[in-house]
Amino acid sequence: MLPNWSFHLLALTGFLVASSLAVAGEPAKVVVRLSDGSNGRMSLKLSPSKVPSGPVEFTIKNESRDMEHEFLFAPWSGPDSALPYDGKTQQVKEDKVNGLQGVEDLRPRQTVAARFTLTEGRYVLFCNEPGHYHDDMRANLIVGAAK
Ligand SMILES: [Cu+2]
Repeated sequence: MLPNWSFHLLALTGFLVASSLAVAGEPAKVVVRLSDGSNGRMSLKLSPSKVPSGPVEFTIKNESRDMEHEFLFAPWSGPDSALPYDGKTQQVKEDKVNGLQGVEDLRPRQTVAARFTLTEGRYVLFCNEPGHYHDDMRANLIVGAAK
């Protein structure tokens, strides 16, 4: 019979292999919640709001009972409220935002998983249904060592 310590050593080796694989191959995971809010304010909340660069898997939940929302993002170093905006349509001018990606038009109560590869930097995330960006459906995501 093996002495007790060798069992512990084997278990430890297995753990180290599993965790180094996780670093190399597993995407970072971010949960995004799109909400109308009970107080009438809309929100886009994410957790965590800081990830390493590389593949990121977003789980995007439209928590609304009756409204479509969407999840768009782009690299953006300015204030998250300062994206180019069209006051008439009440939407961010998507053609003026470089590197825009995301998932459009999530139905009420719909959850979507989507994977993107992100390089280091500061990103703005927002919903571009008319009026929603100015109604606080925006947030920042920090990737890598960016501030
Ligand atoms: Cu929205």
